[in-house]
Amino acid sequence: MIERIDALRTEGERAFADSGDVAALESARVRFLGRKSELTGLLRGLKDLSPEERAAVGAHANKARAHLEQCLAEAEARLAGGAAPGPTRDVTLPGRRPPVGHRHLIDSVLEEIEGIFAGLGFSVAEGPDVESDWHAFTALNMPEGHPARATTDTFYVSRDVCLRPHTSSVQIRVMESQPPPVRIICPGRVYRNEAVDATHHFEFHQVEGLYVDRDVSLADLKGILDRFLKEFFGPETVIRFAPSYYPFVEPGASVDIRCFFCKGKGCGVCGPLSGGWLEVLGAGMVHPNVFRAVGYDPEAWMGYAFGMGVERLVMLRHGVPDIRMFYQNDLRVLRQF
Ligand code: 2NM
Repeated sequence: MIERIDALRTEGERAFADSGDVAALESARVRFLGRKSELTGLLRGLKDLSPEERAAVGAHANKARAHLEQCLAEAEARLAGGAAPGPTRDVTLPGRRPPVGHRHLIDSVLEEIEGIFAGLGFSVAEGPDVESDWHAFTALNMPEGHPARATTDTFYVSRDVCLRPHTSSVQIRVMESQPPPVRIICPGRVYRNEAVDATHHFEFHQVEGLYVDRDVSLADLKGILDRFLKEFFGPETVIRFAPSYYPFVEPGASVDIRCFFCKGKGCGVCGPLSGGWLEVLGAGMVHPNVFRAVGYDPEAWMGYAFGMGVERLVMLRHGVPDIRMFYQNDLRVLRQF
């Protein structure tokens, strides 16, 4: 009987291990561990044996049964894992798209402006955001104590170093480093200690332009700005010059475009007092003191210069009502452009 039990144990072990599917495993279970199986029959017949035999054979048969139950459990686990890979991953679904950003509106408009002026023969010059007192003011005909220094409300890093309040300082650097002719634009970030509201910010962007040559007139300036503004605001754009004061130019002018919204009748965009015009630029003929400061002979050279606030241009063209919207990183705003 002991031999028969060992044979059943070996056969059963193999039958469970060889079962390739759930049905084969079930029939092996019935055959080796079922109520009518040979092993169960053997255990049932133990009562007919002598007490000594019963103890020895019973222990052997129970061990064989426990072993086969273990083999059955292993086979069940194997089939459950293998037969059911489970549709946890559908490889035919489209992939998850990672969020892709894009340039900020101000940055893309800066590049657009650079492109327009590149077409008019201007190259791009850049300089430091942290600037010396000399490049930011003195060389621009604003000596110490000049009232215009106070009107810009500059952030100071030390007594004679500041965050540049305009990119004109870059133009001073270019003129100091090379002889005329000069035909450049200077795009970049500028800083002013402003009380922040819908149209003022302590940090914004400018593009300033400078052209120096032997024979430059206000008509050249007007022609270039007319071309630029027609490219930027559309071919219907009408411009006008009005006298204005900047310490680094003489004469100086503010440049307006006729309101593209109301065509000059006066409206909510251009305001009730503007007479239908929007100021978009400042400009003028470079002051002789600026040329002297950089070592250019004011009797030999002439030039025009202009400056614009990029945020203001973008607010007008795209109807952005509040300058703070450019800096709040609100995706509902940024995604529109
Ligand atoms: C403006 C308005 C008028 C300007 C002048 C110069 C320089 F360096 F040539 F003196 N750069 N930019 C200028 C002139 C800027 O911005 C409203």
